[in-house]
Amino acid sequence: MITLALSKGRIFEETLPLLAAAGIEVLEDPEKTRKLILPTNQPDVRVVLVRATDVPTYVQHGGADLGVAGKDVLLEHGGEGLYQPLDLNIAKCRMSVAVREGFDYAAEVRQGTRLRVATKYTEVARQHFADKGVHVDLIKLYGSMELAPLTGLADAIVDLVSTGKTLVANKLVEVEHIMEISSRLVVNQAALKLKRDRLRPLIDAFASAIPA
Ligand code: PRT
Ligand code: MG
Repeated sequence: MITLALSKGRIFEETLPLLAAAGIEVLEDPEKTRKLILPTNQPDVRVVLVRATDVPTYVQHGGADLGVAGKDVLLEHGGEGLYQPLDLNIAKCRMSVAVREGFDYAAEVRQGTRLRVATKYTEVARQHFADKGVHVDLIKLYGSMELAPLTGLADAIVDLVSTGKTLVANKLVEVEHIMEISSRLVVNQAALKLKRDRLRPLIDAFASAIPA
């Protein structure tokens, strides 16, 4: 049996064409079922639905043989025990620093003010500000980061941006672009050895179907 870990939403949707290229069709719609294990048209392939941040953990510990996870999630996880053969070029966005409209970020940084930064991505944020030599107090949040500068919880946030509409709707502006984000295929290292005959063709089919 081959178990593939996916999160509901954009990663599931954008992985479907890659699965199709490998001849795999998921037989149930995650938005319509309460099941967490979905069968496919291949009797020896199943999909498990987990939170996006849990995909690397499932694959690392063998709860799934492979999975699809954002670079953001993989950088926070650390990637231990994971083979990352492919950048799938799906679920694309960027990681950025954003502040409230009217907050003079450049001046605050220049003056050496200690910035309060709220984020779900503390590892990436810590590294980013350390590289710039900017002193920050990091505040760990699990969602709705946009609220932090508006309520005075933080001066800035580090968050993912795709269309930019969420920032605009909350009167925030992007002041720094940290990195481009896309999702990667992750494979359990032991599974890759033990199930190589089944996993290799699958990885190759995925590779052939990566969007430009
Ligand atoms: O939503 P949930 O709390 O269940 O979990 P999650 O947010 O971890 O999962 P999900 O499915 O939302 O995201 C999975 C992966 O998709 C992330 O790990 C990213 O690699 C990738 N991705 C691509 C994004 C976005 N684009 C994105 N726009 N993840 C989140 N967003 C959010 C962003 O955090 C912000 O709140 O969308 C909002 C901004 O969108 P725009 O279009 O208004 O700029
Ligand atoms: Mg989300």
